[in-house]
Amino acid sequence: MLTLLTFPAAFGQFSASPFCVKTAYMLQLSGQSWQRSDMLNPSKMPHQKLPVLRTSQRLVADSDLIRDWLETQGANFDADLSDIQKAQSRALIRMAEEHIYNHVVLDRWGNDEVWPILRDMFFTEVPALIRRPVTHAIRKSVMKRMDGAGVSRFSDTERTDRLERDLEAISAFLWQSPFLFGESPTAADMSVGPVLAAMRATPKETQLTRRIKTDTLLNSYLDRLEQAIPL
Ligand SMILES: N[C@@H](CCC(=O)N[C@@H](CS)C(=O)NCC(=O)O)C(=O)O
Repeated sequence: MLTLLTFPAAFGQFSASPFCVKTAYMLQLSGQSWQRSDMLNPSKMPHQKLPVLRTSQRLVADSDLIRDWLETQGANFDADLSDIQKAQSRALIRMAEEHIYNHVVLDRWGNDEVWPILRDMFFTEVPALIRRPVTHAIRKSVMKRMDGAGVSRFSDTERTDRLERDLEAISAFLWQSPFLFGESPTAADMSVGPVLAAMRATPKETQLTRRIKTDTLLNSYLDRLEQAIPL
C-alpha cells in the first residue's frame, strides 16, 4: 500500500500544508489504496519538505512529482481537458503554489496572533527548554524566505491588490462552471482549492480569511471541492 508522509491535520483540514492536501486528493482520485503517516519534522526527507509518497520501491518527494508518478501508474487527472485548458491549468497551479501560497504563509507566520498557535502545534517535538529560541529561529528563517520571495516587501495595499488579481482570475473560471475546468475536479482544483482552503482556515480572523469567507463564489467552491473528494 502507498503511504503519504504528511504534516498532521490542522485547522479542520486534512493537513496544515496545502501541498499535502493536494496530494491526498490526487491519491484519492487515483483509485490507489493509500494510508497517511503523519510527521512534524521533514528534515530527513529527500527535499526536507512534505508531502512525500512512500511506494514499494522508493520515496517520491514533491507533490508535482507524486502526480507524475501516479500518472505513470494510470491516473489521468486532466483526461477531458484540451491542450489549451491543460496550459491554463498549469498556469493556475503555478499561480496558486508559487504566489498565493506565499500570501498564506505570510498571513500565518508573520502574524503575531497566529504564530503562538503554529508554534504550539508544529514544534511539540522540540524539547520544551529550547523550544522558544529554536522556534524563534525557524520563524525568522521563514520570514527571510518571504522577504526573498518579495511578498513581505509590499505595502499592505499593494499586497492585497496583487492577491486580488489572482483571486479574480480564479473567479473568472468559476463563473463558468462548478470546478475550474468543468463539472468535476481536475488537477488545477487539487492545487488551487487547498491553497485557498488554507487561506480560509488560518486560525485567527485576518484580512485574508475574511476575503475568502465573504466571497460566496470562492467559499462555495471550496465547500464543493471538499465534498467532491472526501478525505
Ligand atoms: N514544491 C513542494 C512544496 C512543498 C512544501 O513547500 N511543503 C512545506 C509545507 S507547506 C514544507 O514541507 N515546509 C517545510 C520546510 O520548508 O522546512 C511540493 O509541491 O510538494
